[in-house]
Amino acid sequence: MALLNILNFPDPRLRTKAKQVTDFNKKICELTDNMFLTMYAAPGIGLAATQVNVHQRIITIDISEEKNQPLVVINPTILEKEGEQATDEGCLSLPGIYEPVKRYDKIRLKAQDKHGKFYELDTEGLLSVCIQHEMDHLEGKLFVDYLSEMKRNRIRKKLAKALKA
Ligand code: GNR
Ligand code: NI
Repeated sequence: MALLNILNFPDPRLRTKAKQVTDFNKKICELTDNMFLTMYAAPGIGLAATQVNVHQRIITIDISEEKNQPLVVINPTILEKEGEQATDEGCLSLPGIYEPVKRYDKIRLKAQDKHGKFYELDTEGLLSVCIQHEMDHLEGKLFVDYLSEMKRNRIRKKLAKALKA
């Protein structure tokens, strides 16, 4: 097992669109293990492969308090969506930045596990928000893209300053 390096905004590699996983091999299992290790260590409730510079449609999530409910989400698609909610979001690629983002409240998700087995999941609340946040990463999109240009620039400066210190 190995800790992976997390890319920070505005790294252009975070803008890469991830590819579908077609070959469910040992490497995918190793990657998800390392993603969980990295995500728990950060600590974060979700991690997209994009953030560790692997451009495949792979997400790890665990929103449980005890960190004992790991969820692997590969090749996700949203089948149904309902409602709207605004939640303060954070991102491991933008440390220390928290801003409200509007998302669907409930989603019905179709995805594959690390063995390639298909499953469906009805989610709402934080899990739903987290899945939508991670799916954006796979498209090269970040939560600050929903904010105004002015706010995004302010955040860019704040992060650059924090990095220098
Ligand atoms: O750890 C994380 N917390 C979080 C809080 C609210 C909405 C989304 C998230 S995901 C984030 C980890 C991360 O950056 N995943 O890409
Ligand atoms: Ni994120």
